Amino acid sequence: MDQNTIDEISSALRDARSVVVITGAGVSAESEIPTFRDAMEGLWKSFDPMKLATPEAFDADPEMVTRWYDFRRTMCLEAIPNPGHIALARMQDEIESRGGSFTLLTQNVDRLHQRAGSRDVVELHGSIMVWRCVETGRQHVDLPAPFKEFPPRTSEGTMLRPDVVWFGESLPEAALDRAFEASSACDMFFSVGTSAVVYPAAGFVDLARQCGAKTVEVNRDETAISGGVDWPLRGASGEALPRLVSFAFDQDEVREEGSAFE
Ligand code: BV8
Repeated sequence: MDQNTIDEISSALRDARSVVVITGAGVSAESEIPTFRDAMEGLWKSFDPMKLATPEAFDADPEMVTRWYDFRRTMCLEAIPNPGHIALARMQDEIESRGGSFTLLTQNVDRLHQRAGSRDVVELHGSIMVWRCVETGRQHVDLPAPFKEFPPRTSEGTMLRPDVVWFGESLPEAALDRAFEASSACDMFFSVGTSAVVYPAAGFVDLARQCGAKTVEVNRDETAISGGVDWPLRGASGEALPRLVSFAFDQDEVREEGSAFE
C-alpha cells in the first residue's frame, strides 16, 4: 500500500468538512462474509446471485430463495465487524466531532456497520435482518435464526420475504434522496470494497466528482471506477481504512506530544 497515497488522502481527510463513504461486499469480506460475486461458496456454488436476487426467482421458487437468504442471514449474524468497519465508525466520530458532516452509504445488507458503531447508515439495498410480509409490507425484525419453515410465514400464514432490494426493484426513496443529497454536497467521497457495477449505487462517485469532491477508491482489485478517482488505493479495507484514519486523526495527538518535546 503506497505510503505517499496514504499521506495525501489522510491530509485531505483531516481537512474535509463533508465526507461520504459508499461500501460494498468487500468491506465485509474480512468478516468472513463472501462477497456478492463469490457468495456462492459451498452449498450455493451452482447458483447465480444475479438470478437469485430477483423478484422473479422468489415468485418461481420462494422456498429456494428464502433458504438462500436465511443461509446468508445466519452467516451475517455469526460474523463480527472487522477493523475496516470499526475505522469507518471512528471516521464518522472524528469528522462529526469537528463539526463536519459524514454520510455512510452501504450496499451491504449485513448490518455490520451498525454493529461496529456507525450511526445513521443509509442502507441502499435494504437489510437481510428485516423480512416483510409480501401482502401488507409490514416489517418483521424479531425472527428465529434459522427459520423453521421455508418460505417463512406470518402468524396469519402469509409469506415473508427479505427486505432487500432485488435486481429490477427500485431503491428506497428516502435512501436515494439522502445519497443524492450527500454525494452532491461533499468535499470527499470514498468508494470502499465494491466492484462498482450495480446502479444507481455505482453512480454516486461520479456525481460527487462532478460536484467538485475529491474521490478515493479503497479496493483489493482494479474496478470500473479505478481510472476515474483522484486516489486509487489498492489494498484490503481492513488494513487501509485503519491506517488512513490513524494518519488523519492521530497526527493531532502526535503533534501535541511532539510540541511537548520541542
Ligand atoms: C434499479 C441486495 C430502477 C440483495 C443487490 C435492467 C432491468 C432492471 C434494472 C437494470 C437493468 N440493467 C441495469 C439495471 C440496473 C441494475 C444493475 O445495476 N444491474 C447491473 C448488474 C448492470 N440495478 C438494479 O436493478 C437496481 N434497481 O435500477 O431500480 C429500475 C427498476 C426497474 C427497472 C429498471 C430500473 C437494484 C440493484 C440492487 C440489487 N441488490 N443486493 C442481496 O444482497 O441479495 S446488489 C449486490 O451486488 C450488492 O448489494 C451490490 O450492490 C452489488 C455488487 O456487489 P458489491 O458489493 O460490489 O460486491 P462484489 O462482490 O461485486 O464486489 C466486491 C468488491 O470488493 C470487489 O471489487 C473486490 O475486489 C473487493 N474486495 C474483496 N475483498 C476486499 C475487497 N476490497 C477491499 N478489501 C477487501 N478485503
